[in-house]
Formats: sequence, structure tokens, C-alpha cells
Amino acid sequence: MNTARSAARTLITVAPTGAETAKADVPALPTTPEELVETAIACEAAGAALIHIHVRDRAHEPTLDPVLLAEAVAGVREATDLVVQLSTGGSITDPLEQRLTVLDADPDSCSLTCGTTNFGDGVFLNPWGFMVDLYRQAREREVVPEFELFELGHVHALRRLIDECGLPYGGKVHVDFVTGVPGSMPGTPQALLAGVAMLPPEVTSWSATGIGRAHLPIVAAALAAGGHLRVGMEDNLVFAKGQPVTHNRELVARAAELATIMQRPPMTTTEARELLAVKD
Ligand code: KMH
Ligand code: ZN
Repeated sequence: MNTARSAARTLITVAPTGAETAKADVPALPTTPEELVETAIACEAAGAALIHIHVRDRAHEPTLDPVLLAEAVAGVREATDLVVQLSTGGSITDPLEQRLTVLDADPDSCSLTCGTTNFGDGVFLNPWGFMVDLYRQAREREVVPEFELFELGHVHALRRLIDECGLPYGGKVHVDFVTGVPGSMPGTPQALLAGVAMLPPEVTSWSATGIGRAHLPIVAAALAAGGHLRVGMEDNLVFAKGQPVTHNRELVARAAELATIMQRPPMTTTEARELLAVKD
């Protein structure tokens, strides 16, 4: 049993944009630098303490352009106290070498997916060598990884990573279960709890994400099981039946309300920094 299972307060992560949804299809998706900063401010006020960022270019297309990534980090840092996490997953067509260069933007945290997985009609590639390179480079740069677990096998790969490479920068191990991606781990409480039961004892905190329809069941299951939450338009575009999300703030505010009802109110950014042991 680790402390991850009895957190008194809830870390709420917002993943506002992602790499899969087209701006033309969902105009409310924050894709410009101004929209990203406005979203970050609103979501911090609503209860988020961490932001998981995918950057878009001027044409609203996903990009790993180092200049745009650095601008996004600086913009969110200037406007908020949110822990800033950059995606190293990018989109499924991004080359592995380019995904490593995300660390050049000096985020507080970076995502690190613990293995290859089905991703709808495509494949999200995360070979072992890439995972190790990202893990080691993140530690050298004092960036805290968040381990993304899309499959139960990814929990086992995390075990191997810790055994072979040691602990990450800061000594904490935070994971996020990404459930409900078509072809990957289903977004059910049963699958989530199976993953939680497999976590290595080095894990100090865990959160969960439910994609699409899995959003609310996974929020409820994670809260009940003592986990943290990731919400946002990267993962879910529907607030309720027939009601599209019009701003990421809506998902954060509802998660904060549910967490408060469950007697585990949202943690502050200061508490999140301590939880994750990000660099001062
Ligand atoms: N866009 C997905 C292919 C991450 O941010 O690290 C990968 C993803 C995970 O979103
Ligand atoms: Zn992402």
C-alpha cells in the first residue's frame, strides 16, 4: 500500500487541447497562445493545479516547434502558478527524436508513456529505448515525468524502468491512467482498479483520465479510490448528453465540485508542486 491511495486533497490536471481534435470541428478548443493562457488562468481559478500542454501552430495544427513550445511554457508561467507539463507524446505521426526535444523548453514536468499502444485506428509508438532516453534526459534536466499508462502492461514497464534506471528527478513517482482510448485499456472502474492494484510501491500518487464516454465514470471511480483527476478537452468534448464542452473551465469546475463533495477538495498549486517534487 502506498500513500497514493489515501490522498486527502485532489490534484486536478487540465489537458485543454491535445493533438487529435481539429479547430475547425471544435472552435472552442484553445489553440492559439492567447487562448492557451486564458484557459490556464480560468482553469487555475476553477481548481486545476497542473496543465498538460500540446501546442498548435498558427494554422491550429499540432506542432513540436521548440520556439512555440518555449513561448507556451513562458506564457502560462507568467500568467499562472500552474505546474507546467509538456506532452512528449505529441501526435502519433511525430518522430521520436523530435519528441525528445520537448525537454528543451524546460517544463516542470513532461509526459512519459510507458509503452506502445493501439490509438484508435493508429499506433502510438513508445519503444523501450525511447522511454529510457526520455527518462534519463528528463532527470538530467530536472524535469519530473508523469508516467502515462494506457495499458496494464505499461504498469509492468514502469516497474522495469524504475528497476533499471532508478527514481526520477525529485524522487516522487506520479502516474496517470489514460483509459478509454479505442483499442487500449477500457475506461471502466474495473480496469482502473486492476491497474491501481498493480502499481509498484515506489508510486507516490496516481491520477486517472477517461476518454470520451469514460470521462465521468473514471472521475467517480478515481475519486472513490483515492486517486487524482485529469480532465479537459484533449480527452472529452461532451459535458453532458447533447451539451458540448464550451470551455475547459467547465470540466475543471465540475471535477472540483465532485472532489469537494467527496471530501477531497482540489489541492493548491503549492501542494501540487510538493506532491510531484517539481523543481523550485
Ligand atoms: N496525442 C497522443 C498520441 C501525451 O500527451 O503524452 C499522445 C498523448 C500522450 O496525448
Ligand atoms: Zn497529451
